[in-house]
Amino acid sequence: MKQIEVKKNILKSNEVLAEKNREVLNAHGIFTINFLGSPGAGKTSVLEQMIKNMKARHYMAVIEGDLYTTKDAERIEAHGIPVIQVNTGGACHLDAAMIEEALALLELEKINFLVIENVGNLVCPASYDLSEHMRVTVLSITEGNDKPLKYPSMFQRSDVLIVNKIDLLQFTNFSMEELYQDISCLNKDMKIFEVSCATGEGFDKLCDYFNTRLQQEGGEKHA
Ligand SMILES: Nc1nc2c(ncn2[C@@H]2O[C@H](COP(=O)(O)OP(=O)(O)OP(=O)(O)O)[C@@H](O)[C@H]2O)c(=O)[nH]1
Ligand SMILES: [Mg+2]
Repeated sequence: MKQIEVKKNILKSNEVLAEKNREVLNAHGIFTINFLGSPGAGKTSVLEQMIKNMKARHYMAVIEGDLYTTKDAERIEAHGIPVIQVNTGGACHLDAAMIEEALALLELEKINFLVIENVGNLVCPASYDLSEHMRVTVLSITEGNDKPLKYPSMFQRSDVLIVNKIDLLQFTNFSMEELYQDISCLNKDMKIFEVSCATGEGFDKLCDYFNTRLQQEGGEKHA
């Protein structure tokens, strides 16, 4: 009983802080997305493809969530994008307090598009508001068809699903038809994009979508 109360309190205080962070982001006109998905789904790889495609048009920055290492942040830094590494020290998700600290280290007036890569996990990160304007879940086809129904909250609480590693489709028993059926049961408003970081397929369409969203949000600090 006590444990449930504590968790509720943590989530409540997270919401309050997330709202405060959102005000800061909105005041600076920064459109923010929260990247979620299993370990190895391809979050960093998708992000790298997006950076290549979008960095000439936007002032991007990244907050990298990782348990212990700086490996993903180093990959992002190689693209010349400001990146803040948040090491959770074992915690399986990022929270609003970590984002507040990371925001304090970024030059907010120089950014219009912020991507937060959450810790790889299909469960806990779904419960934590990180002040994002959009939640994006990356699912790779090598994870199997059962994941949306087994981990429903991640898919119910996300706006966009990126189905990654479609270059490997022919080597697996993954069914796109089953995926679309399951997603339509869980979240009929979810936008789905199919991509491959290995071939680059699907990224023009995906980045067009984000560019349009950024335009709609009135991000005026174009690079
Ligand atoms: N064949 C193929 N491999 C891919 C694709 N995308 C990513 N990978 C590989 O999948 C592995 C994991 O990719 P990452 O981008 O590190 O995955 P991640 O979700 O960021 O992983 P964590 O941050 O550890 O949770 C790497 O070896 C990538 O090279 C793809 O579209 N096709
Ligand atoms: Mg990663």
